[in-house]
Amino acid sequence: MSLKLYAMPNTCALAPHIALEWINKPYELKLLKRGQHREPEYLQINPKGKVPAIVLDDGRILTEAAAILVYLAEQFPEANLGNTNDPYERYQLDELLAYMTSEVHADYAPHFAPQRFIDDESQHNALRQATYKRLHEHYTSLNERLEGKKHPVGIRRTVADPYLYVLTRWIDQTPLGINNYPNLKRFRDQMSSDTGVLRAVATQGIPL
Ligand SMILES: N[C@@H](CCC(=O)N[C@@H](CS)C(=O)NCC(=O)O)C(=O)O
Repeated sequence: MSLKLYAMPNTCALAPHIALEWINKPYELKLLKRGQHREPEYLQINPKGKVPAIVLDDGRILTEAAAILVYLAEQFPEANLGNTNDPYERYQLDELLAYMTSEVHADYAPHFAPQRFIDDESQHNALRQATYKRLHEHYTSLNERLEGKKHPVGIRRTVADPYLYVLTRWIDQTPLGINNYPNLKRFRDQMSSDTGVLRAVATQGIPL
């Protein structure tokens, strides 16, 4: 049995999808349509009703994008996606994955689903504007991190790259604009010409 990744187009599940392309071993992709993630069949896979989830070779399941990315880096060391030969860089990778999931991704929640925070629709725009301020701070810091560097951790690609790529794509859905973060733009352009990224994006049927 091969790994089976559950994803929805243009979500954070694109990150493990790209990592699987880079690993270049057979895997199965279950691309859910929006809404299917809340149906009983998928809730048996991930009761949280979120993507990504991955079914492992032995049938066990892992959820949470960061955990799945670390799993892939560790299970496929030959793909060199974990910076395992420098322990400090390995911890920096954990640090960045934690930051991107718990801070940046989390601050997208008021943008994607303001109704989860405030019932009153008339306040949704104010909530979104507040979260764009926070996202601007995150993108400023991520942009600085990439100054003079091709990759966010160390000198070669890791599983942090596809996660950062997803976050640079989501900027387009906000008023912030990728051009305001030149290093992030350069990074995104670089990822956009990668064959694994191109394959994953084409499979998900989303624009570059
Ligand atoms: N903490 C989870 C968050 C996953 C998450 O929020 N996934 C989004 C897509 S990026 C989702 O499935 N949203 C559907 C929903 O909330 O209804 C992780 O990092 O994997």
